[in-house]
Amino acid sequence: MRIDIITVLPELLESPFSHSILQRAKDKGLLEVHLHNLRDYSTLPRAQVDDYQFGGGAGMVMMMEPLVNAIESLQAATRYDEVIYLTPDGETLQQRMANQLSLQENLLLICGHYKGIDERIREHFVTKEISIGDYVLSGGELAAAVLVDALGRLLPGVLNDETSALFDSFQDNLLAPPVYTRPEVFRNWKVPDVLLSGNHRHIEDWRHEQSLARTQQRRPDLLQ
Ligand code: 6GU
Repeated sequence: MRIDIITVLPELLESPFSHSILQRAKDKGLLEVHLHNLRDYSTLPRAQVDDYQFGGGAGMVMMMEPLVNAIESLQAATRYDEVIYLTPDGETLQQRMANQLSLQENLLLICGHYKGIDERIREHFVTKEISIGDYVLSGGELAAAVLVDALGRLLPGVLNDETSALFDSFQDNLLAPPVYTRPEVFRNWKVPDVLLSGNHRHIEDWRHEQSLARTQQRRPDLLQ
């Protein structure tokens, strides 16, 4: 999968993809992330990318020209399956959407700032609008990082244990069961006996019960 990201803050997005699982995905050639500084596509003095909004009001709007230059020059080199705008008024990211998007080859992500981007970009270039939840971030960059992480770990061959993404919370609408590691007893706090029993039927049954109970208690909405 190839992901291109248009942003005014490329520095903010260098680190999140350079560690752990996503770094391994890149090392294995399964994921490519390319950052593009929007200012490089501005032909205006001081590489201006935003302007006052028509109609008045506080807050700047990301202007047409640099964005169109960036999008069209990237589109000339790559055929994108989706052009995604990260915005709090987009469709909320859920595991189902992550699963679907992880099947695509090429994605172009646009990170908004200030009051957002000129509506005409959304009408004429954007094919999908995504929010990562009902709260406001200062820009789309951290949302883009969340999206790339959610997709990258789903790519076949990225996770060591091929099956482990299948057991994630949400993958089957159930929260994950509790997990334990050594030591068996710490300050008199014991690991549940069943996990030490070696009986894999019992262990699977226990985990499923725990998942159900945890989901009922914390996220009953998932069971509807
Ligand atoms: Cl995608 N962008 C911003 N600025 N805030 C958000 C968001 C996106 N998703 C949730 N809050």
